[in-house]
Amino acid sequence: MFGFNPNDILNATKKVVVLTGAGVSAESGIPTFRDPMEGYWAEFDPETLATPQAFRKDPRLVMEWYQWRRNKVLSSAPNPAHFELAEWQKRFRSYTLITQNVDGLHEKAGSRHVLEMHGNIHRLRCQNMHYHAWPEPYEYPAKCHVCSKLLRPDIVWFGENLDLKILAACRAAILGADTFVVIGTSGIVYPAAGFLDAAQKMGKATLVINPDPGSGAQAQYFIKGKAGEVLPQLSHAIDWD
Ligand code: BV8
Repeated sequence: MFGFNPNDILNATKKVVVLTGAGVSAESGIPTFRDPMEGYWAEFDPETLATPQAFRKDPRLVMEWYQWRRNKVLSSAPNPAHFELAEWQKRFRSYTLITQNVDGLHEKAGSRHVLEMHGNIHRLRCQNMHYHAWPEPYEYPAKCHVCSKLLRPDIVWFGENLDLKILAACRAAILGADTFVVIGTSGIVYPAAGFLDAAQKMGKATLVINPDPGSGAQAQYFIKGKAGEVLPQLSHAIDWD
């Protein structure tokens, strides 16, 4: 079925690290970054809107974009991929889930201690790192209760540094892993995109799950398919005891 025996790299005795990207939320109806955007946002490029420059230039536009994306997330639900990965947390000897996604669907499906490399669309913050939930209803401009600065999404934009503690935790998890699994990412955005190569160089077993064969060329093992379909099949094939 997979062209290899999953138990060679994924059984209950293994220390497993999983990295997910937008593809894991695709079956929840959330467009990936590679998908063209819809409607009013069709003419915008995420890589230009998800930047501090865009926010400085037109904060209202950027906040409207995130409000639109957050509303899509609020109307979506975790799919079988999210639930399967939450199950994995209970079954491997050691398990760490790293995500590039900001939609919070892993947590919603029951995953805990998720390393959210790029932040979370449900949190706002000011430039002084005071954190807030989105006011309901949200009206621009929402200001920080502590320092009155303008609130922005608690998300890592292009050109911004990641939370160094989270980054260190990702790297430590991969260093200590037996197997590194990469699911639903085009592997374009750094530093996340560098993790697969680093894992390979450290001699870890590596598996990529993606419908696009191009995304998996570098890995030791590759399963072509959608995360929401492959992960339940994979779990079924693993000897868990
Ligand atoms: C940094 C939050 C140090 C935003 C995101 C010039 C100046 C400054 C920096 C750079 C520069 N040049 C390069 C850089 C580094 C830059 C970078 O990597 N740029 C890329 C474009 C080359 N990185 C950064 O800026 C990072 N910070 O480096 O700090 C620094 C600081 C200053 C100066 C220099 C260095 C910060 C990057 C974080 C950006 N924020 N997200 C938001 O969401 O609004 S990134 C965002 O895009 C996502 O979080 C995600 O990481 C990325 C999208 O990637 P994917 O998740 O892979 O999604 P994609 O759509 O691409 O692919 C989907 C995949 O799913 C496909 O493979 C598809 O086949 C597959 N798929 C589809 N359906 C399914 C499926 N798979 C499974 N099942 C399915 N059903």
